[in-house]
Amino acid sequence: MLTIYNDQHALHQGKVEMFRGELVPCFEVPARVDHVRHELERRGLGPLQAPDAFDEALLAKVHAPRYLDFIAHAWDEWVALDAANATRDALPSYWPTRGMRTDVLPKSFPARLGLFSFDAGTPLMAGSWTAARHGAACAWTAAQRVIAGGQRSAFALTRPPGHHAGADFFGGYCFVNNAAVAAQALRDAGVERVAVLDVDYHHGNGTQAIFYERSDVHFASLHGDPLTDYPYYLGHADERGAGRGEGFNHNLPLPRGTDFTAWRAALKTALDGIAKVKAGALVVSLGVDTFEGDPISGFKLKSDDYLRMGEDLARAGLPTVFVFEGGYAVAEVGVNAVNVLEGFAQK
Ligand code: OKP
Ligand code: ZN
Repeated sequence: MLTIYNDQHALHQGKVEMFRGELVPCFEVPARVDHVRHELERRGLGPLQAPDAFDEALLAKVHAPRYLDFIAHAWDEWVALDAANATRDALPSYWPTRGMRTDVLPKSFPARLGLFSFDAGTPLMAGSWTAARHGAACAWTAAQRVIAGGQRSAFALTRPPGHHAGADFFGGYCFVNNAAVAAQALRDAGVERVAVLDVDYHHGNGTQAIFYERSDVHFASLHGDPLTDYPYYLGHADERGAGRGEGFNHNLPLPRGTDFTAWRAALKTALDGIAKVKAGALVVSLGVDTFEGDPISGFKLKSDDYLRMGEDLARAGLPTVFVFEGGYAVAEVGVNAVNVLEGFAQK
């Protein structure tokens, strides 16, 4: 499978995230992508290609201009607060809640850091924006290869992940919504309706929110029930889209402990929905944190199950862009992600 990869991802390397009252080492580490790359090479499933030059104005098709302005300069503002901050990751401490103003942009940097985020688990550092932009370039390039390049599929191998990033917020380790960039690129290339299928353990709240009122991008997601699992405040089955987007959002929350038999039945339901809306291309938010050994998730998929997942995805018969998302059992993340791609390619 053609893989679009860049090494700038390693510029984003968080030190700590807030977890249960203490700062713990980040789960989302550069080695995740290295394992996937090595596994692709080991199986001869190349080639790896660098992303094309990417017009960053395209980011404004899925993100709000004031968010992009903020995030592009956030690191410099963090250091300007206190020179000693140069050795510390930026993490928010304050957020607006119900009844407070989000339309007025505060002058205070910590206030804006909270305004444009939703958790304290997403450290931002000097290289975060560069890494995130190159990730978006990978997703955009993968979409170009599938449309203009005549490929049946392509894989954007990138980090940090993207599916929790909304039009104007970061969180869940995500800054730029790579899957949304890919979906928008497919739309711009003339695909009338694109489906985004999110198989990461965590609900893709950012992707859902970006496309919630649009009928040209259908969003479907299989994930840990938000009653018990991150991101908690979105991802329920009754979220079906709004306005013109009504009927084009499909959530399949599943209980902790779900194994592949039950997961696969839900996948069939999601794929039936995608067939029903007559999508012309598919973007897969490919997280492999559904793995039984994942340290922050609760499903029970085994490594071989990912081959079957790839086969099932191939049966949808659509041009497909895979975008890498989560998966934190670092030693197994390469085998699991590449099993999906190999299962897909062999069907
Ligand atoms: C990103 B992706 C872990 C608590 C959860 C946020 C998880 C973000 C997952 N200590 N923190 O969907 O894989
Ligand atoms: Zn996840």
